[in-house]
Amino acid sequence: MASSAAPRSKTKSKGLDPARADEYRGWLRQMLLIRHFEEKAGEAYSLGKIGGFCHLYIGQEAVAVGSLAALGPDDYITCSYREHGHALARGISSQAVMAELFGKASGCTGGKGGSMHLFDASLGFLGGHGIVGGHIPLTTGMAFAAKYRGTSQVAVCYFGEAAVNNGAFHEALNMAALWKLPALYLCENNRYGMGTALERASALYDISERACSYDMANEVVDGQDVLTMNAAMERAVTRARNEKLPTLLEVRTYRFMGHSMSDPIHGHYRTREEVEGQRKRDPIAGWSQRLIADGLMDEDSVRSMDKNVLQEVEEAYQFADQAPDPAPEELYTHVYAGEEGER
Ligand SMILES: Cc1ncc(C[n+]2csc(CCOP(=O)(O)OP(=O)(O)O)c2C)c(N)n1
Repeated sequence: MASSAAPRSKTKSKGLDPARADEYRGWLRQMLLIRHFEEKAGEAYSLGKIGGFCHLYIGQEAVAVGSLAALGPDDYITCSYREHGHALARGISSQAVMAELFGKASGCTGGKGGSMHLFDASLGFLGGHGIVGGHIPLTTGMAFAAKYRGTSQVAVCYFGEAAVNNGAFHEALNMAALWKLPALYLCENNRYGMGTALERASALYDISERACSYDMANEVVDGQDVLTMNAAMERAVTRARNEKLPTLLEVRTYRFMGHSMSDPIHGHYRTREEVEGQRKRDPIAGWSQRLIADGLMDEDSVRSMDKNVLQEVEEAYQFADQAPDPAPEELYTHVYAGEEGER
């Protein structure tokens, strides 16, 4: 069953729209940034520069990049703890994210949140949440707030497939459908919750079908194809913004690394062959080849973009390494909501 995870939606093989060339090249740059950022974060973790947990997003880059590209600047986003890529794609700087992983004062949450709690209210990026599924009802609340205030904002929640067996998931989706809220639930189905395969934990294999219980629009999306991801997200965002209706997107993807930095890549729950097979559908290689095939880039421009990204990541690392620790008195700030200097 696990090997037959072929998504229902597929990229149509028509040519890329040249009018969107800059945007398409931007997606490649963002995916390369996430990939190299995560590689560097892994290195920093092994050197003891990053403490606590650290969950890398390598392999899933097209999901964050393709989907976030369909949002507007005022929309709300919440994520699980595997959110470095979403934070970067939303526009939090690589320096602020890396410094946060290092627990430094220049981090996007002042060094107090760390890897699992990236946050930037000015970008509508409302966490980074460590409790599996805990942010799903919060996002329903954000969508309710948007509708209640009469804005055109949408609220998007990113979570893994292990979260759908959580009661909060069902309560939140039921309310969103009942109250017709502009919410979008994006399940990144990478097939494993830590070391447990989806089919060992879920009675229903097609997660998208859970939306039927709430008469909610739903779609299965190929998350390894950034263009397909973007198109599906645009459909869901339009539904939320214009019709005030929620959607559940089941996005099929794969993590190339272990669950967290403390876990092996293969473990006992999946084979080396499976991981190698999935790596053949690397979303970054696929997209760069597509850009080259359609004449929007060539090998040299891809190489030079890659070099430029590596330079940015190195600078982020140096910035984080040299940034100051939070001042001891910071222990007492941001403990309660509404304080002066609230982020
Ligand atoms: C409520 C709750 N139960 C258990 C955990 C421990 N835990 C951390 S990550 C994880 C697996 C989650 O997998 P999934 O939601 O599929 O996301 P992925 O790690 O694959 O991105 C679990 C069980 C937790 N953080 N919160």
